Amino acid sequence: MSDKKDLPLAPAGLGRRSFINTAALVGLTAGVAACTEKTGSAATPAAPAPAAPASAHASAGAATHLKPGELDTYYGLWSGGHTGDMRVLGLPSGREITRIPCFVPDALVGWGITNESKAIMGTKPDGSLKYTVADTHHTHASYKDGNYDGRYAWINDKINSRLARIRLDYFVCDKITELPNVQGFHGIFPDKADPVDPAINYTTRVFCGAEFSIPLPNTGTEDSGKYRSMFTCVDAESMEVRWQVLIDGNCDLTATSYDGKLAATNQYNTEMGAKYEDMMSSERDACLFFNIARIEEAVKAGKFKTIGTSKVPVVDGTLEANKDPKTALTAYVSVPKNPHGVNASPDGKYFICAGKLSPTATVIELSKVLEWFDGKLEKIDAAIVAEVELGLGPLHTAFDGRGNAYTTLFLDSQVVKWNVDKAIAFHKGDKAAKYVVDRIDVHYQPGHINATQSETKAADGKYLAVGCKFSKDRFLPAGPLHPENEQLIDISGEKMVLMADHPVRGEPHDFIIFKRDLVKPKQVYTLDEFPLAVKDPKESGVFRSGKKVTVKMTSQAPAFSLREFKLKKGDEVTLILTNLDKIEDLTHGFAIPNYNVNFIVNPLETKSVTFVADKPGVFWCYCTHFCHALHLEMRTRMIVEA
Ligand code: CUK
Ligand code: CUA
Ligand code: CA
Repeated sequence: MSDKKDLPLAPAGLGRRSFINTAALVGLTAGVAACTEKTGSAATPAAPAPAAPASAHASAGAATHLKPGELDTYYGLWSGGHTGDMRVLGLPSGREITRIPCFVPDALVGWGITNESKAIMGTKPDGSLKYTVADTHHTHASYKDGNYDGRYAWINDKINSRLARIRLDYFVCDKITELPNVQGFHGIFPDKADPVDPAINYTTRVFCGAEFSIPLPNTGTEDSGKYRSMFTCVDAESMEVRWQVLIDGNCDLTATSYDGKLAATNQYNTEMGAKYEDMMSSERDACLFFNIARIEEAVKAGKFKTIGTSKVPVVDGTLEANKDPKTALTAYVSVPKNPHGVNASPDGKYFICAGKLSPTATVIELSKVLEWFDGKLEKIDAAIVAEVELGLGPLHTAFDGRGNAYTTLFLDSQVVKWNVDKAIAFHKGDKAAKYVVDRIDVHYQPGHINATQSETKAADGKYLAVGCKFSKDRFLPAGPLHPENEQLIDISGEKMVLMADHPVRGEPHDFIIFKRDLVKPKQVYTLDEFPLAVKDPKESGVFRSGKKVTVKMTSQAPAFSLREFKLKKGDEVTLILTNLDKIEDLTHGFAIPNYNVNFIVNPLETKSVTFVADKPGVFWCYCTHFCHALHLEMRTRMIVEA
């Protein structure tokens, strides 16, 4: 306790910690790889938190363990990283319940195999998938009245600039949009209200930040001075791209205000450098604000251009074009060196930008940003109400709804709990304001962090999950690839208490955690959801039109409606399967040997596959999902005549 009272050190006293140059960063990175155990370095302004009493750990640990049959109280929606899916976890147990495939084929559900999923994922003219790799980072859900409303969630693919939407009634991906004119699509955030219509207090847009700058149109020029980045707005319902804003610098993470008036992105490459030394050459970068109502007015008034073959309206958000606050669409707030996350406090007042290469967090007051847009604040940087030192490598921030923020310190391998009001008081000159409340070591090098209900008006400050990028010695070694370590921390008290470690396959970045009653998942479909549904076993059969053949079939445990079906070599076959079992949890599978077909049909679900019957022979199509005592007997013969 006592050592913490010394906090915070004045920035002037920080020495090497106040500023990370290229050499220091390379050195620190090497340190990450070499060390296997976190040491509370003497150079850390605050000594590591004293260990909580053993009893506190024990009881907190016990709280994560659910008895058999007990259900979790929170859902977690986790980005799946390289696997291109969204993972659904139960918390506090940390149990992974399912994975929702989005961008990458999935062999369990037949994602990327069935016609329906291929239509969502996107295909080339020859019918094959346009992309089979992805890199998901950020996941957020739709809002109403400042809280999640259980309609949709979204997730991004950074590699191919795609945004996927998940329906939270069936927990399935139903639309994917590829953004034009961008690369390195990274941050996403849904808006929380309409900036002009108070009746629209729910999500109608999703904002997307592009991290990399490219030539526009992309002509392949090497002259990086001509590269530009974009901020994109996607319609939450139609999933069509509404507009884009051409900007200086780049985008990274994204945040939105509760009144719907502002969105923001942190910028680490205001230098518009093409090499990392250039990207970190300035002492300050920016948090870039977007005036949503004005951008939409400009689009309506036709004040836009289009780029290349894209028809999306592009408005000018560059510095030069937005000097007059009265007409500006954007506002560039200066923040220290290569900031990372930007997060909205649940009281609706502040956006917090973490410093990454600066040991600070910057608190920006939204009402002041709006004053600047109204011409009432002389300098936009006056919207900064705190810039306080937290520790090395601050990345992302979560909130407990009691005025505290929790920021990950990547290089210090810590989470720091700090009080936003006290940080503002300290910044104003009250040097006695002890804004750092607690620190806890995490294992190791944390990136994203989120608390239960954190970025909603209903932040409840119960649990904190921390996505640690390195797990090192925390799990049994299983070859060279280490899992990430998701740690759960109890934040209900003054001090943080580490509750549990969970290995996760690489690599989630962002995630959200919300109360389980905010979604109403359905577990049985209705036949009407599917235009191709085979509603009655009597509709089954083989329907031929020249070489095109449609096979209609139903499943009801333990049988498919057709005992066999005959095809001719060279037929172009579309097979439609409806699962007429309507009992919850009664899922069947359908696999065709040597034809690369396998998919599942949930209760009353319909799926279809199309293939060329190019191999003559008898093929036992069998149920791949254990459904019945006669599951193994649940088969049908596909007979392809030569
Ligand atoms: S980024 Cu991964 S730790 Cu893509 Cu949200 Cu910060
Ligand atoms: Cu049907 Cu197994
Ligand atoms: Ca920079």
